[in-house]
Amino acid sequence: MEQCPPVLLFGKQLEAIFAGNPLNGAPLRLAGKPSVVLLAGVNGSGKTTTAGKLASQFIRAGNRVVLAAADTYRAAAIDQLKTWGERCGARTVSHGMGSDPAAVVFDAIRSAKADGAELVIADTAGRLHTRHNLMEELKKVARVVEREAGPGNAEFLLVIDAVMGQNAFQQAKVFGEALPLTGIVLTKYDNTAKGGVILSVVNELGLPVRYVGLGEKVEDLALFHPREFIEALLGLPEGDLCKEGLRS
Ligand SMILES: Nc1nc2c(ncn2[C@@H]2O[C@H](COP(=O)(O)OP(=O)(O)OP(=O)(O)O)[C@@H](O)[C@H]2O)c(=O)[nH]1
Ligand SMILES: [Mg+2]
Repeated sequence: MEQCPPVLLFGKQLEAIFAGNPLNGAPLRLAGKPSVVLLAGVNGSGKTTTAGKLASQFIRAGNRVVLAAADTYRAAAIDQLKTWGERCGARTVSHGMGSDPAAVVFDAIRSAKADGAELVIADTAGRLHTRHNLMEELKKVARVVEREAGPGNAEFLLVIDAVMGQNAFQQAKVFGEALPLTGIVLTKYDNTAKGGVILSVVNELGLPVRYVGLGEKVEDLALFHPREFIEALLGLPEGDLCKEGLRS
């Protein structure tokens, strides 16, 4: 048997970190009718784009999806989500600019229930995790989601830009204190083969990575693959980590 090179050994240790949580690379659970997913994160991380991409994936799989325009800070944000909805066949529930995001989410869930839709995807305004009042607002939205969706029927995803570096850890920590996070979406992964900060998010905060954003187009969202991620991170040729017969 061949001796395992140190880099492969390290890679296998990293793989074990991801293997500890079966939600790594797991798609959204469609438990309730509707199930609700709320997307949160700092400004420009890719929340609205991810909402559109997820809506498209779930519609193509035969589900009815309602988008909730809970980013009420900018009129353009509501229009951006509506455009995604029109493109992929999802209805968008919106109120006016400046309205209460929790009320938008409430209406979207009620309306999805009335229609028998399978999934509500709520987009939220970008916010710095250091802004206390904005984090309090997010907590209020989350309470409405949990109450209206019912136990176990909601997902709270933190959208993290892969290019962000170490700051992403602090974001995950603070957003995780405000929301019952069920996972991470690692966006803009097409811009970097790294995103290594995710390792500490997964290892120290116990948050699974569910999806990766691979570009700006509707089809550019994939389930997260721990092995491919580690191979890219360590600069290993694809498939190296699955070689059998290596002795550690
Ligand atoms: N290359 C690349 N670009 C992305 C990806 N996801 C989003 N973007 C781009 O990033 C920019 C910001 O995306 P948005 O979806 O508007 O981000 P947001 O988090 O909703 O932004 P705010 O609402 O302003 O906080 C846009 O130009 C997107 O096209 C991705 O996976 N890869
Ligand atoms: Mg947005």
